[in-house]
Amino acid sequence: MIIDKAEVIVTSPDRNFVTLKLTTDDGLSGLGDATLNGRELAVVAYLREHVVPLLIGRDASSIEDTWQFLYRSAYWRRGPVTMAAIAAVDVALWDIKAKAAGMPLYQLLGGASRTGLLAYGHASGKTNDEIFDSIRSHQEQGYKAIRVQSAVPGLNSIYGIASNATFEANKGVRYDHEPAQRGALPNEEDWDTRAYLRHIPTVFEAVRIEFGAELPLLHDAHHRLTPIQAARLGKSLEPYDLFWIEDLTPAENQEALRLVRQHTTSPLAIGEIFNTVWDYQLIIREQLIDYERSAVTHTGGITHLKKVLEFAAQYQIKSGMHGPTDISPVGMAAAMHLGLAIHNFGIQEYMMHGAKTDSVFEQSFTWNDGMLYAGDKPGIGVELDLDEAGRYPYVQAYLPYNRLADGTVHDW
Ligand code: EZ4
Ligand code: CO
Repeated sequence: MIIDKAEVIVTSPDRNFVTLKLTTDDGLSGLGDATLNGRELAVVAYLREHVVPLLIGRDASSIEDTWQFLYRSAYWRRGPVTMAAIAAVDVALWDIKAKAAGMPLYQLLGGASRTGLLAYGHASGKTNDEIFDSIRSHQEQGYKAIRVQSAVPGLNSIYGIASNATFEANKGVRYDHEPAQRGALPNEEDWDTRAYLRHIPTVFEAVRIEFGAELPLLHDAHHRLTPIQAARLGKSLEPYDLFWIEDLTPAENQEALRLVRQHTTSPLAIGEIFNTVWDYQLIIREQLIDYERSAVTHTGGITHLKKVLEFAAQYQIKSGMHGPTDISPVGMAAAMHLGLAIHNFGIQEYMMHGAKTDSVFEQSFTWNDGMLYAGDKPGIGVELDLDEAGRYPYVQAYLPYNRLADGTVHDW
């Protein structure tokens, strides 16, 4: 099993995706997701210029050795670009190995530890009534756990609020929140932490009154708070029994969570922008979080994330893998095989992709009654249609950013 072809495919059906396709001399192929939202072409160049030449002629069955070689030989370790590139190679090699074995990938990872994966979707709205409608529409699609994001009175636009509801056959009404907007410049949004801290508890109070105590609810603070503000939010949401609060403080400083943890019993999740075990070292050992948010796509693939999650398991921390639309169906499928195999699976984020994306990526995982099923096709179970992919050339796109009333750029 020698790698004799490595292609980096950029396609932009509903949004940009970067996919690595490796092919072996015995005709097997594997896919890996390398999509880094808003910085896609940096990973394309890293792969095309610096990694693809190293892969041709290598043994496709040596997954661990290839991972260590790419990580250590570069000298410049870690970082989102490097780790997304390594992840794509790693997942493509696992896909090939599982296809060669004639097994779905989760079997090679130890077999299934559960029947399916509980997933959560994203409800949002500018008013509580809009939020209720969005939650109901997610429940109609089967979702059994729901993230709730709300506009804040006095702020014009705020990240995570879907602006449009669309209808798609088989999917029903989708509240389509696409994290990155296409265009030459990022959208500018506004932010006021005091207004946010006042408003959010009133939203969760209203949602609990409307939907009752049972429905698992989540919330994402997008790294915008100081530790003491985060502590206050955690405390003020305790009466509404959240499944988790995500990304309370900026991700660089693991120690910030010590202070938050001293003040609140609201479960905490962090890690969608982390890329190695070193980003988690202190917060895992000190049990400062309850859920780990890393995606396979941004954390060095199956090989590295499995190790991180097994480390976390020793401290009763569960997975909550990142799954917005900027994780491609390839990245989502890889996450599902890993989530099915590990013991400490918690929940999977799942924003459905649009019809164009589904036409480029032929998927065998399924969605039924709030659960994701990886399926039993050999490999990860996703194939890419090169002709369809070619119909959607790359479009510049950026995540938005925000400024305070006086013009200061704020964390996000
Ligand atoms: O901001 O996917 O939990 N999900 C999120 C997402 C991320 C984007 C970044 O690319 O926070 O909306
Ligand atoms: Co998030």
